[in-house]
Amino acid sequence: MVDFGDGFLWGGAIAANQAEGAWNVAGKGPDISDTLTHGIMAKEIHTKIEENAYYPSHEAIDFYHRYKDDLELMHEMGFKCFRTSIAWSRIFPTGEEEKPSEAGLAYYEEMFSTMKRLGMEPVVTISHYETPLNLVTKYNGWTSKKLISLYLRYCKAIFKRLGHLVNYWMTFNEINNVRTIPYAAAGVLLSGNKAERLSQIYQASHNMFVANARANKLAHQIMPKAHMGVMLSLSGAVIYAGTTKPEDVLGTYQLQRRSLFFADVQLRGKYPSYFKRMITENHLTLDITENELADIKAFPSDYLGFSYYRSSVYETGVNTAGGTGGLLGKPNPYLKISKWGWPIDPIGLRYLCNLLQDRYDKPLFIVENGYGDEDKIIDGKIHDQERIAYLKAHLIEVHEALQDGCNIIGYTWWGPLDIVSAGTGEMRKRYGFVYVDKNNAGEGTLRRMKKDSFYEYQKIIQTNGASL
Ligand code: BGP
Repeated sequence: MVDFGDGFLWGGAIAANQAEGAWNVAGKGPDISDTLTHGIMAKEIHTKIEENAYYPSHEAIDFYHRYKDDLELMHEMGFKCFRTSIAWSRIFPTGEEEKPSEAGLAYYEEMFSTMKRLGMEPVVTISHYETPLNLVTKYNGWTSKKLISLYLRYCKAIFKRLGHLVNYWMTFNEINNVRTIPYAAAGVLLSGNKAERLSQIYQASHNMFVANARANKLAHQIMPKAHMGVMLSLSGAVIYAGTTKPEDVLGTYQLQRRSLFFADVQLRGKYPSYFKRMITENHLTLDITENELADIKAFPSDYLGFSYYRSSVYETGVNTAGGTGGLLGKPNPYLKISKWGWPIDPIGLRYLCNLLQDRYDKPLFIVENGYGDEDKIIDGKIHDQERIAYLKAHLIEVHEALQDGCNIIGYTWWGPLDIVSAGTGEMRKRYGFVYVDKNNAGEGTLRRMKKDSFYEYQKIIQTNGASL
């Protein structure tokens, strides 16, 4: 019989910027996401707020005002945890204030207390594509070391105030996406030739590694019970060779390792041996000090949080960009695809868990997995059979991975309520077990409505997986 064991953290995950709305309420400053109204994959970036349409991300699903009712719904499904982010600019509107905003801290204190009251562990992403905009325009985001101290000031404020409520933290959402979407992931606008652009990317990564290590140190000083995690986008690590040609097999391995580079540094506490060659071949100029390397070594992360949506296939010369998560590559004849072209690959998740367990031997937390679809309301109901099939198939493989010996501490479905899609900035791509009445044009009552998947996930949690 399927059993996920004691204390498995069943739940769901969202991000402040894709759900809260209230983008300028109670003193919140503008952040990166307020300029990403066409999504993180948008080709053109306008850093001026007034050049960006206001819908949907500015209003999102109004989780800001409705979170109590929404969390009740999550509780009804039996959630043991709920992952969301703190919008950095609710706490430090420009990122540079000396003192945190009381309104911002009080807001999250109440939100996390509500979760606790409902029996849910808050799982908190400290920065989910939400760097205050001022830090982009003034410092070009994480390319500047100035952001390390500003981020730590922010961490200190939230650890001190919210630490009694939160045990699970993640420092940066999908930190490895800095290579594909440097603006969203690190507030960086690239400029110059290829070597310069790559140097900006790796300098920003390095600065985030230092911030991650120092945040880990600070967290353990302030909150002895805290678990400090990384969060990586690891769909790109499940990549299969399209042929048996040695070049393709090697290329596949190198791409997989590229996805894991960030975890290599943050969990093992040092730059991997292959980094030297990356520096020379790409002519990278980086400012890395001994002192910073010592901190990276001394304060590695405690657990590995990751997102997984799909796998890909690599063949030399076939290189189709595929939205969040990187390369999509060649079609895989063995897999069906979603409406957004993402191959559905539950076994890929088992493969990934095994790979990560072998490589890092740290607790794994699947903090994003989900199925985006357009839902149809028929006679007042939503029969989202494909979403249910995706959910069950992936959870069966998670259970297999547990049997394989992987130390998986929890699973949070992405977007248990319909929220704004990060990739496209639209409402059309829905992940929810709960439907939210709002369309791409910003019309709708915001009414919440349970889909069939709501009852299915509820049953899975209630039976600790036995109903699978
Ligand atoms: C991840 C992000 C989430 C998210 C998810 C689904 O990259 O961490 O913020 O939304 O992808 O992507 P999308 O909304 O583009 O379908």
